[in-house]
Amino acid sequence: MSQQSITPALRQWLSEQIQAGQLPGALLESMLASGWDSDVAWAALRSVGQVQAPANHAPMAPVQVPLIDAQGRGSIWAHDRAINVHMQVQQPCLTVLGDLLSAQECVDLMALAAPRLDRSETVAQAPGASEVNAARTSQGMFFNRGENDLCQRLETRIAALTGWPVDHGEGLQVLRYRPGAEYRPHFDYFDVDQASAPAILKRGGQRVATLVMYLNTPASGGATTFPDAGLSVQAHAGSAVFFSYAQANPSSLSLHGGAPVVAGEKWVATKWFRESAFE
Ligand code: PD2
Ligand code: ZN
Repeated sequence: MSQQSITPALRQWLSEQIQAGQLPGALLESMLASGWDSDVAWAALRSVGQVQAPANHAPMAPVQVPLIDAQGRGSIWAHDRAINVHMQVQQPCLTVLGDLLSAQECVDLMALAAPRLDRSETVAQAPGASEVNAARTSQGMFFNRGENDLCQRLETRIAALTGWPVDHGEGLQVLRYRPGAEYRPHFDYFDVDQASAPAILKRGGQRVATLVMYLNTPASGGATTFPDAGLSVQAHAGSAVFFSYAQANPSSLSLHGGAPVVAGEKWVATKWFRESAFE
């Protein structure tokens, strides 16, 4: 296919592919790989009713909006990529996304993070401190926001997806779990009763939402679990789970953990969203 305009033949081909079970995100990627202009490719998918218009939704963070519409269109365009919406839950406010990252982006992010991985730490009681914790046995590192081209591209895409500004997000965190490593259930919002809270909240306020992006597919284990909701999300390279907690309270049902990895490794990138600019 070398044409760069939306012809009836193209629309017919796209419809057939979708009926055969191809996901819009995968179709878009294969068109781009065949040299299609990205504007034409996504407009073609939109014309056959598979991708919602860009920025046509209210912010997902901190409050989720429905992304699976009455026509069952489960793909949205976010900056430079069509992202598949696999599932949405109201309580907790949670969305499972497919194809948020390409396979190459996953590989590149792991390669950039690998030399900087260290034993993960959690927020400690003392102001400004962090500590190594048995509840979190992964290795981790933080990128600064906008630190490299890939981080910038992902941040722009995530902001388009969530409707939450880039400057309200913390830098991406990458975690690597080896067999047996886990992240026991916890809340991502800050405990305002801790001595460290005022200093943390001064910069960007409370956390309001989390996006966990899976960079590989573990051989076994490593699901992200939501014990209060009886829900588990399997890690799959390129997919992600987004959840928000407008109230920093257990009633958000946002208690979540990383189940132990049984075999192979699990790599994730986490983005936390703040209620105001995180400078
Ligand atoms: O890796 C996970 O599945 C996971 C689970 C719980 C990550 C986080 N929390 C996190 O980074 O906050
Ligand atoms: Zn977490």
